[in-house]
Amino acid sequence: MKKVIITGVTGQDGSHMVDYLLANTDYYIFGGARRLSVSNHSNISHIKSDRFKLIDLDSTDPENINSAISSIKPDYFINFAANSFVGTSWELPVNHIQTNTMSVLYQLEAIRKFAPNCRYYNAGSSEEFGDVVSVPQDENHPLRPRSPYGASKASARHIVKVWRDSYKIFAIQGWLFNHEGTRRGREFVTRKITSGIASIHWALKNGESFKPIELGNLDSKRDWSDAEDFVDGVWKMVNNQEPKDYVLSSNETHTVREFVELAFAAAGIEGQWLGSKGTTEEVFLEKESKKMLVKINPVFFRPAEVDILLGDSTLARRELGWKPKTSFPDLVKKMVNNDIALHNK
Ligand code: F7E
Repeated sequence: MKKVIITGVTGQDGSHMVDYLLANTDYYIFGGARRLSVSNHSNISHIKSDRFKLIDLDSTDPENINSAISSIKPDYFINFAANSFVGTSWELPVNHIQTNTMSVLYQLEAIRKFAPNCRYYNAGSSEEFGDVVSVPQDENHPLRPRSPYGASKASARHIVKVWRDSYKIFAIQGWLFNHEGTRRGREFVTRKITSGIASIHWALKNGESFKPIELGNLDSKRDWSDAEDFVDGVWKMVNNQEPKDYVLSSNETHTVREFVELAFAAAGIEGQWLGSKGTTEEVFLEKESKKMLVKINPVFFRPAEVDILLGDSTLARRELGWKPKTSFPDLVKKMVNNDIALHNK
């Protein structure tokens, strides 16, 4: 039976990848997670399969990586362990390079020595494109990161390429545009909005007071997809005939402002913008009561912003036969409904 190591298994992508592989293969899965004194296993607590084993894995510890790869000798190694929050990467730059870049080097060195036939996937990001020079962005767009996070992923990409070229390892790194869902961390803008709306929904229903959602740049544009669609794309990429890096994206871009409007509408709350667009004075008010639903807090603006991301995943669709299933409005509805149901518990 083939063996797969997935790192970052308690996170959004890692946990969806486990579900996907349990449903679509008969492979044995080793889910790597860092040991924390407070458990954060909510994304994997539903997994009951005897084909899944949770292992202690800290990607920043080369000894630990060596011992996992030399003893398991995996057929696949899928690296979803990362510090993935762009917003804090200016405060934790060394941590981002250690977790997102150095770990890739440790993993590839261990694969070269102990499991040279293992297929390796590292999670790359549209943040590597940064201050973009063309729209949309495909595999030929230059790497122009704007944050320590983007730089960490771009550096990892060079490492993956060099190890692939030098040692003939099947090592790849996709460019994944934003991908969201019900397991998304609450610091990311989509989940921050949908979980905030859930609190507002229940407060309005129960006649209680509530705090508005505080956001930063409403005008930044992102290409948002469903994370469940992306794990399918990653699995197709890592099983491709040749080791090749692909873009995964919805090929649509929307502003944070549009996400806010659609998400409130999905919760049945009618709102309207007031105040000058693009200033810190702008607010989103409930149409009838004029209660404040969203306000701007400059704390959430970044030192350098990626203004627009719009992917072109034509190549993955043509060569891998991959296609996303969930539309943007359906993704927003799914996240809002999930958070409303969770808040009621
Ligand atoms: O920000 C703006 C913010 O933190 C999206 C990660 O998965 O995708 C993700 O990175 C946009 C930015 O994601 C708030 O300035 C406004 O323009 O949800 P985000 P991200 O930075 O795009 C890429 C592909 C990855 O690889 C990353 O790992 O929304 N924004 N107001 C805000 N963002 C946050 N977080 N909070 C706000 O209040």
